[in-house]
Amino acid sequence: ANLSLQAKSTVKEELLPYCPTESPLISGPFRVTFPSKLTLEDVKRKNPLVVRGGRYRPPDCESKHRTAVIIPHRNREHHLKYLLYYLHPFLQRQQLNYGIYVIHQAGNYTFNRAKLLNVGFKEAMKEEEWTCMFYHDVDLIPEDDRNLYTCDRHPKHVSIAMDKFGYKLPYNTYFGGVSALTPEQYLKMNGFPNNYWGWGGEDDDIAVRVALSGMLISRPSVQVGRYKMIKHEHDKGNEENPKRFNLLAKTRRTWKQDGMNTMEYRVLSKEYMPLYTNITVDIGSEK
Ligand code: UDH
Repeated sequence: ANLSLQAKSTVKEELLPYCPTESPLISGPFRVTFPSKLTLEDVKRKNPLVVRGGRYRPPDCESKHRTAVIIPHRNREHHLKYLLYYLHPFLQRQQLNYGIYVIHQAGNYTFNRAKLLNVGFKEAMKEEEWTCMFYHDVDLIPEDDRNLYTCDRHPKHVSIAMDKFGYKLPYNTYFGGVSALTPEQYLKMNGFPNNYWGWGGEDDDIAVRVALSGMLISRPSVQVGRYKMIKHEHDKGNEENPKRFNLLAKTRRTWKQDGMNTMEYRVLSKEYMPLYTNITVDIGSEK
């Protein structure tokens, strides 16, 4: 009986053709607004094919892409709601096999975005062989369907045209906001730094690591890499990091000793929510 069951499920998968190289469901730019009465329940209702933990695969074709979206988070539930509202349908229009992971920093100690991203990589890869990771700030909403959430031959900086910077790069090596790396690219640069506590610098460190490990930065076009940022002030617990310039000056000497290979953390809980997987983590504090 077991055998025939297995045979059946294989047959079912074989029947699904690969999705087309270009999804027929994507169009171009779309308008981003923030409806004040929106609830997570609404978002759930609008995305009936999203399953436990915020997972999705196209119902009628086999996607060649397995993309995990990793969101560093603390105390921004309001932003998360809008991001999920836009991201789920956006990713579905691209016919991706995807999952959304929210990496929630426990406690009140100074925020550490890059370390949370490291945790996200490690925890997401335990669950599935993702082919591409999107490291995604919670307050950035893509504005164009042609902004494909797939990886390139080189690490990709994606949020290159944000409204708050006048829809252009603030400076040439900017790597903040949203970026996309394959697991191979990520491992080659030893992941991200663990020692940037507080606001700023970690994204520049990541850009330096890309270069030091011999890779280039790829980018979408400015027409396509457009994002609207949900307006907010500096968070409590994420004050400007005064050490960031000193740290950055040392990246060349430290990147192999600090990153993916040295990160220490403790997962406090993992919850499979309807629209995302929530991983609450104790990442410690500055030594
Ligand atoms: N984040 C949180 N909680 C925090 C801090 C940061 O979830 O308390 C995450 C979140 O995903 C956020 C990302 O880390 O999108 C980056 O942090 P940020 O949004 O504070 O950084 P950004 O440079 O904003 O986008 C800086 C504050 C701008 C103040 C402008 C005042 N006019």
